Amino acid sequence: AVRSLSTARNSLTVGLIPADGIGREVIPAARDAIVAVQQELPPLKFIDLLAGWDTFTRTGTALPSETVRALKDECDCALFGSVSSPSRKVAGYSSPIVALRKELDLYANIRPVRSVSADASTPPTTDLIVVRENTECLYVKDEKLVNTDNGKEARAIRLITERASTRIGKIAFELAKARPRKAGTGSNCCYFSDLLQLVTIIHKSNVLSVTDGLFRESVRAVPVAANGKFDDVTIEEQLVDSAVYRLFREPQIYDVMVAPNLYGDIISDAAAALVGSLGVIPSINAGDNFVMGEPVHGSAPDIAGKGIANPVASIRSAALMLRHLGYSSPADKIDKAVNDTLAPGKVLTADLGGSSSTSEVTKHIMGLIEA
Ligand code: GGG
Repeated sequence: AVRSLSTARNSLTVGLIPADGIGREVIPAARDAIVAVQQELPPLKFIDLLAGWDTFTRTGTALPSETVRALKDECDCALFGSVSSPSRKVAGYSSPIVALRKELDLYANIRPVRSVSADASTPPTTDLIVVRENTECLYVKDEKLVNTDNGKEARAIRLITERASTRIGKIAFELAKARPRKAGTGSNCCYFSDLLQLVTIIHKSNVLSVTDGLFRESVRAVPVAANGKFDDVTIEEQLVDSAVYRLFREPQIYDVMVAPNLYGDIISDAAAALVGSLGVIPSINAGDNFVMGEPVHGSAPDIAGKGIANPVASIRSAALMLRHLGYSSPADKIDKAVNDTLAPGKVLTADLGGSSSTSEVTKHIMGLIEA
């Protein structure tokens, strides 16, 4: 966890927002995982909440005000599934997940990408965290279409602020500091040869020197202003294009990667290819007062309703959310049960080469938690 929200609670109320497509099949699995560790949690309450494209088509709004109210007034945390926003502009529609991140100021999207080794003594080949700024960049969605003498011109504003870049930088340094030191492996690892905690800033400031330049400088300033707190954390930086190349060539050189919103979104989805499937990558959207777990995958309309979606990303997101709230023991139990399911490779969904259904994988994980 980056920082624990207070654990002094008499109850734990979790908002459940499955939204669209396979979100409706995997969020119940995440709920089951939380219930399976309930003896280590305060009394639980779940509140079902609406959002998404389907909600928009039925009610005219993708993010009902009641959902936002309930999250703010009644919930300690939430789980969001996946959303199917259309690729064309639809009057009145706006992505509810992008809106929720802003509405609740969930400024850090934390996406750990870790491979599972067949036995506990073999270190994972990939073990990194993408820390994505979650509130600005091109996702401020300030776009317009202008008719010019030469035809249509589409313009978008890309917002990068010192404040948002600094606070996401702090999260990246705190995460790196809290992680076990990582050994550089292999002769092609030129970044570190000894045990390190490392933050790599991802940018493209050779081209976008003003916006990405501000991001880079703001993150670099974090350890300088921290009075020695982050002296043990090594800082590197890399252009986003070369970072993607190196991510696939030598994933072991990365520890914590911190990036503006769009690069972080793309890099974390791409990194999923290193560990077998997007279906196993969890995330949390974290702010100073709230946390929302969310599988990194989308709504997967091609497999929605077939009962074959991988529940692992959502179950791990529940664990990550509990860990962030300070409940590390139940989070460990969930993570161990997931790893003990993935490692033998016998009960897997189709994205990982298996033939088990969502409910079979969920049942297997729950059985291990409760064993
Ligand atoms: N759980 C991640 C997810 O839903 N990904 C798809 C996504 O981010 N879509 C953006 C949108 O549809 O608004």
